[in-house]
Amino acid sequence: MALFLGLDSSTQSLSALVVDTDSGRVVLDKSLNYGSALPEYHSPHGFLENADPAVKHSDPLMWVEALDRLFESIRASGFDLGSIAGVSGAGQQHGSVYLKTPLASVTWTTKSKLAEQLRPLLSRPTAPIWMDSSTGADCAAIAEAVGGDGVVTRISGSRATPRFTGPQIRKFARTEPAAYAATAEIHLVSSFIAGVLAGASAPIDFGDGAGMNLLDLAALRWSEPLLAATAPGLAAKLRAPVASTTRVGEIAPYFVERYGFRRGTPVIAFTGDNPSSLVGMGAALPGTAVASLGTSDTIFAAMREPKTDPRGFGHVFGNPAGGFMCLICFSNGSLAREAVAERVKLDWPAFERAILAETEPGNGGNLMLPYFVPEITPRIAKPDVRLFGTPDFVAWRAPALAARAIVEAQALAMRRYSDWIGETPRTLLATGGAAKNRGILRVLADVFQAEVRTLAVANSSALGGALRAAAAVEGRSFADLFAPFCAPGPERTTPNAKVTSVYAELGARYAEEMTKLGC
Ligand code: XUL
Repeated sequence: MALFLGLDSSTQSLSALVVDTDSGRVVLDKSLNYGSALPEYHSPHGFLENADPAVKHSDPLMWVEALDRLFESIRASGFDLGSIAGVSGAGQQHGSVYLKTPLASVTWTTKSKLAEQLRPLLSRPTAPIWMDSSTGADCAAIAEAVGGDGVVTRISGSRATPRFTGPQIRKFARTEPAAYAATAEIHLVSSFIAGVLAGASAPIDFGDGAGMNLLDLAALRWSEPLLAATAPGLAAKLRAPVASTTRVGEIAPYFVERYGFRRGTPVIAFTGDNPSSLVGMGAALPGTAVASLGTSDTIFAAMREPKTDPRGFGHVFGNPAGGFMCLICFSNGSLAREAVAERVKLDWPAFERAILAETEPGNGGNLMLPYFVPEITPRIAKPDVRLFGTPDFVAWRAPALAARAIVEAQALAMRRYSDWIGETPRTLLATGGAAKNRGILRVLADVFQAEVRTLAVANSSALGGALRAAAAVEGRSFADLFAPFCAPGPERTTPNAKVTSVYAELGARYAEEMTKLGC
């Protein structure tokens, strides 16, 4: 038996998944939802309330409390964590944690919980996360300092982007200079969780590091001009970035004594949830695109060569399997689908039926601009929901039309804003909670004119962590690991070629409305 653990510290939950590379089976898959399991952190959706909708922070103590709670429940279930041969994982991208004391100089004691031990180490009590859009001025300043957004994009693979960590660091240094000066170490969520597990100052990997507007993608090191444009003394607060297969340490004695991990269990660098998903979906080689339908929707794919988005919405990240990947992120993912379902009072089975049986492709011309929260792609600063079409639809009196409208708008946005990748995917692998909904898969297949497949394992990001740990520790090739763990399920949603013109027309109308908004 060779067991590898993958963790995924995401916006709303922490998941743990264990693969057995001998039998080719997933032997454990467990999650803990922050909102329901840790109500004392006042984060029903994984982040703290703030009067300013542009500000989205989380409590990093909640993330480590979740680690304790999840390991506790795994151990209580009778699973032997001592059988794990290696650990890796992923974190929601871009979020950052600020510490007064480097993790390498701390020894966790089993006398108290991790969260209590971590509290005095924080130089900033909260962590800005990827949903934060409050750094527009910092993005502009960074771009200006280095000679424009074209330069930022050429160096880092993305233009200066509000949720990216560099602009977030700049805002912190500008608004709380004393706390910034007291910061010894800055982590991404991924390197923070890896560092807590290993009791080490775990470095940031190329996959997640590329989401900071700080990494020089060609040289794979922090960019001097971007560091200088971001904040004073920043280089000293970051460790040099590493490849995603790097061993960052071994599991800290705290986890050995408390949860029964084997002493010496290697911890492999963590990466961002999307790069990790690319591996977990078996899509680390070019040719297949992934649509990840979660709190945010993302579309991503391995890239033959690094290309950048002329519209400035898409990103290039490191591919944990080597090379690069592209990604486009939409913040109105499940948040918008849930908002519509709630408003027209449809439960998920009814929502699915509405799309599959009660409405037609093109939705009779009823179109929704679905920006229930500030949008990242395209950039919409304030929530903005608009309905165009028949009177009942426009008055929210047509639940089935509303269900199809939100899903069609999201799929059209995915198609429009991923066109720069230049390769129309023949297969789209769908993952995330909403990939269970056949109505959504049908719309994706028809809009992209691609076959849509899903994988047996829903948590592709944690699976990617487990597979990366196996690849690093056992020296196995990814191709070898993909065969048993990432084969798509038998179900195929094949595109209906007859609706190509319907979506060409609806896509043109969507584009027209977006052009009016300057997007
Ligand atoms: C990607 C992004 C989101 C988060 C979600 O750029 O911001 O997909 O990674 O966890």
